[in-house]
Amino acid sequence: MPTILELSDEPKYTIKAVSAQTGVRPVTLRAWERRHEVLTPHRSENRYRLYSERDVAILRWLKDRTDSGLSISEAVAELRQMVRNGLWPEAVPTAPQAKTQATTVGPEVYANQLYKALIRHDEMRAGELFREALAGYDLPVLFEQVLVPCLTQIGEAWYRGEIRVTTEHFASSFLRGKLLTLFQTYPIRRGSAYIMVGGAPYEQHELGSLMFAILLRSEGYRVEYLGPDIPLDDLVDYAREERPALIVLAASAEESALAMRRLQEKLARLRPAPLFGYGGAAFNQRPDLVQRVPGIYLGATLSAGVEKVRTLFTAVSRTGR
Ligand code: B12
Repeated sequence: MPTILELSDEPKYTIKAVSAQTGVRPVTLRAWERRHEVLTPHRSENRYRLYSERDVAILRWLKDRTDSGLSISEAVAELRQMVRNGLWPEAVPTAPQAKTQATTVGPEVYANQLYKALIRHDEMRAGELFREALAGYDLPVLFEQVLVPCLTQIGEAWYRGEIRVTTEHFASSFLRGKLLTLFQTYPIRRGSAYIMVGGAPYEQHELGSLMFAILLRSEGYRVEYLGPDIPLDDLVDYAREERPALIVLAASAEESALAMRRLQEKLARLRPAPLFGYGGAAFNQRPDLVQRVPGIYLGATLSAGVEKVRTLFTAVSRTGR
């Protein structure tokens, strides 16, 4: 998905056409322009407003934000902040709301095609497939039924010696880039529950925790993604200063899982003490590890983890913790 900045700023659409494309009524559009100076459309020779593709994308983005509960002033402030930071958002539907499964092709077809494009190092085709799958599926489906199976195929091909390590690195770097961009596309919601997400010590696999961070951010939580292989004592110090409500770490190997054994105890000494949740492939392969790592086991899948976080915060708000 291109960023909004990459779209053409050539004036071509009338207000009526823009209203049809964005779902923003002309009267609202004029009010947004007047009060919030969101756009300054060009004027045609006969003084009609003319909007560009970039203007349409900005309006769609703002509409998307207001539909998800922000006021128009908050949405405009957020856009300005992103632009100031040089981070133009991608054109909607990149930050997706509930999606209808518009595509007729099943997610397994995307998983397979993406795998083939990645092992050919065909970045352009992989980009197209990622974009299409993102536009066609909800995030949990994209992650669990397209990306995870694609990565599993890559891991198996690497294990059988059919693809190079270089190819596996290319594929995971490509997906990491796409996922980070997607993560940054969602707004940082200062007022909601603050969650830190990262990888357990020694853990180099980061795509699972990154996908989890995106899912939580898309749910409206304030999420900070910390990356892989987090040193725990430093994390505890940071949590003392920043006071998150929840810390989530992921582990795919036993060594990383067991390295988290003392974390809950260390966090319990902080005031207020953050909750500690964890998940990842290590616990799927060795369920006995759950008994050995104190904290809240979030479940075997990304979706189960998100559901668990939801219930945790419902319980927290009920008990006033
Ligand atoms: C990409 C990759 C790498 C990249 C990672 C790059 C990056 N930036 O992330 C690099 C090159 C660094 C790497 C390194 C290694 N890798 Co590797 N890697 C993979 C690969 C291909 C994809 C991993 C991935 O991201 N999967 C996507 C995640 C999301 O899938 P998942 O874990 O199955 O997720 C499900 C659940 O676990 C759960 N979940 C996942 N995370 C979370 C988080 C939370 C909070 C919750 C609730 C749930 C949850 O939800 C998902 C289902 O919904 C896998 C193949 C595979 N089968 O996964 C091998 C794989 C995991 N790697 C493997 C190995 C052996 C290694 C190395 C030891 C290789 C080596 N000799 O150096 C090192 C380990 C380094 C370390 N200390 O961590 C093996 C692990 C075997 C095993 N069972 O232990 C695999 C399975 C490959 C294989 N077929 O043998 N790897």
